[in-house]
Amino acid sequence: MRPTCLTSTRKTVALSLTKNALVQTLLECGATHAFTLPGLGITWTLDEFYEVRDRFRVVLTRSEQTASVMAQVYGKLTGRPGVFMGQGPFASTTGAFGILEAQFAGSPMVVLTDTSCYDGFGMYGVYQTMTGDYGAADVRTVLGTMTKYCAYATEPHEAVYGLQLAFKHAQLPRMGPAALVMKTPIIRREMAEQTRVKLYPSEGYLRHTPARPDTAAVAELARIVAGARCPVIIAGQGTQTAATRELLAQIADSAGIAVATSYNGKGVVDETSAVAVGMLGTWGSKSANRMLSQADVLLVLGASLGPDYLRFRDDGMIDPARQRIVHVDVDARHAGWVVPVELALTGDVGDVLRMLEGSDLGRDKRTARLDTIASNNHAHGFGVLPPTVAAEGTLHYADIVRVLDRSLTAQDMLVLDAGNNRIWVTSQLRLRTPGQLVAPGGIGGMGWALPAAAATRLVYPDRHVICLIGDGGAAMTMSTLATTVQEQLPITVIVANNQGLGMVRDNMKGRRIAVDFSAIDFAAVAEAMGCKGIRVNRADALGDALAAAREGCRQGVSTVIDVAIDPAASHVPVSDY
Ligand SMILES: Cc1ncc(C[n+]2csc(CCOP(=O)(O)OP(=O)(O)O)c2C)c(N)n1
Ligand SMILES: [Mg+2]
Repeated sequence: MRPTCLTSTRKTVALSLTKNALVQTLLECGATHAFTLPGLGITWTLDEFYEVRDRFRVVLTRSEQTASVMAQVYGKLTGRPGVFMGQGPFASTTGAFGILEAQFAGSPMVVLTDTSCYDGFGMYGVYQTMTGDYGAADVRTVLGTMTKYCAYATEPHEAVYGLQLAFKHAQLPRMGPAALVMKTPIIRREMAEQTRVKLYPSEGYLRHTPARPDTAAVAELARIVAGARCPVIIAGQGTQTAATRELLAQIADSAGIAVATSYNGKGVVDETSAVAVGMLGTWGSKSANRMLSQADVLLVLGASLGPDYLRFRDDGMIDPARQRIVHVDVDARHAGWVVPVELALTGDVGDVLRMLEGSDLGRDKRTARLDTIASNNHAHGFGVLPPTVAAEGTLHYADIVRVLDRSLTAQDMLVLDAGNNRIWVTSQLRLRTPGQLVAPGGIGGMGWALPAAAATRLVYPDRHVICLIGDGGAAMTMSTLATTVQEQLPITVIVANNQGLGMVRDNMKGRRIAVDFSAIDFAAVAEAMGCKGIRVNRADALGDALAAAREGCRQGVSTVIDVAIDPAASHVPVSDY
């Protein structure tokens, strides 16, 4: 059936200027939020949003970095493109942070930006110009390296069509960032009636029926797993939707299949459940790494098998000569990308798991398989913190892990940053609530967690959002605290303050240079921005501080807990396997 609206052209009368049409197109594409720090072309567009402010929220941040990360995380958590708007030179540089994260982590995102040039002066070397002309930089080239689609509009109608296609590309698998770059002067130009190139409403461009997994291949997968003595699932980013997480837990439990995760898959199942063995990799759990060495079948679900979490293809963990490897991925190119596989199955992991429901995956071996998992986890101390000490008046990272372990509720969201503070949590904290972790799994940039936490609160307004970040990361994006006040997105921030780049410092041994910071009182900074600040320098005070912060969030106030971490506390002892 062909809806009549698709056959009609747009009413150009109502869409008098390009900027007006842009806002209408955003609404047509289902966008309800945009994140920005405006400039030139975006400034010219901005007042159009005034008319639709009851339906569309424009979140004003303090930098393009914050805006781009908020848009990326909005996309990551909702599955709908987060819209990031910024002026060419800044959207493509400072704002590249969130775009790159979206590209690497597969988060749907739409970038709206401009060449930042004035009428007819693109070739004259005017400052800020990004047209690619002599004397100018090229915003298209920059964005082209980090987006899956980048449209360039030099005519008003191209801006509308380019935006429609950006939404299309961003949300098709594998999802990611798509951009519309506009030649700036068109933004204020009139939408002329197009006689040859017609514009159509957006919905017809956005329709999508996903390709379904091949039935015979799914049956083959079931046969391989059913015959396995010790099957292990490697769960990655592709398993991280609510429905898939639930199915995965059910199927793994019913057949006694161990679940190891990549970093992006961390916490996809309850990590205290009988099938969980933890996160893989040098910075992961020995229990997960060692479980792989016992596996006769590996069922890889939405994970790339990246060398970073397989100890650079350590034969002891993964070996196609020893193991039967079945790989499911929504992108056909990713199954059998890093390691050759016996069966490559194209499809959404959720669809494959749904088709597997009711299959016998070797249920008769369930008890024996669970016993193997339990003895593996016991032998390698899964969930047992290594002994640590901290100097008087300071805490160790392990103390933060202990308090999170005690206090995280099923309604809490935990957002991580980069550095030693993150490694302690990803390797040592067993998450009980699937889906509660929000971590930078793309470029893993320091400073990501603060804007990520603000966006998490926006998506989950009823949850307590806890952000753990180092003092290095916090200094990079602390202006986000002001955004949480202004936009009423209260969060709790734990700053692991070890006065330096802990993770880099650990690598310096005796020749220590360029890793130590002057002190920052983050609690005082927080107060100055309208938040609450708490200083903690004793392990037994952290639990109370977190409880007070939780209460603060309930009352609409962000809290920063500045935790004095012993500068001598280093990263987790690297898993020796
Ligand atoms: C933006 C950015 N720059 C550099 C790095 C490389 N890097 C990874 S961890 C780290 C140190 C982090 O220091 P801090 O945030 O204080 O955390 P800590 O390790 O001290 O807990 C650095 C420099 C990065 N991940 N992101
Ligand atoms: Mg630090």
